[in-house]
Amino acid sequence: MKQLTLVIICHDDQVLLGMKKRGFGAGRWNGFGGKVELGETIEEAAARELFEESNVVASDLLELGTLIFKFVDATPDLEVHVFRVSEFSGELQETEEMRPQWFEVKDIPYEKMWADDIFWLPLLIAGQKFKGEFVFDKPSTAEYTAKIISQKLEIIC
Ligand code: UAN
Repeated sequence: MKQLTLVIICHDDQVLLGMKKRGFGAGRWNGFGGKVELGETIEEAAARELFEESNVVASDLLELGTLIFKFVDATPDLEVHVFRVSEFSGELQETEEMRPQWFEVKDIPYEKMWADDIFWLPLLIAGQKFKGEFVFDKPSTAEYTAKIISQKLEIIC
């Protein structure tokens, strides 16, 4: 299965999201991440993708979740490793891939995010470990019309 990373920075009741400007998931607010390359660990990939997409260096990557995404069309299944970061260095920058923006936790724009995010992001913000599987009716569209047709999500103690 294709392995991906996803990093959310949580700092002082705010979360850092990025508006994906191109590629899979374009038009949605999302964490920072991408494919795990051959020869790197999942954590190395998470740090690299965060830096490439935001210019930020994570100081405390913590893997809290694993999510499997399936689509009813031919889109390959995805295994996404989800990390929380609280401390970082570097100057936040817009990149070709992402336009970063801080959101108060109460103002997270779930309606402009993948439909699964509203279920697991509160767990991540609370520091809980989780694993889940979501099946979508189709892959990404900028109009946020991809719907979940089945889901499993559990907190891991
Ligand atoms: O939050 C996400 N949900 C996400 N982040 C990156 N990718 C590829 C994502 N996919 C989903 N749901 C399919």
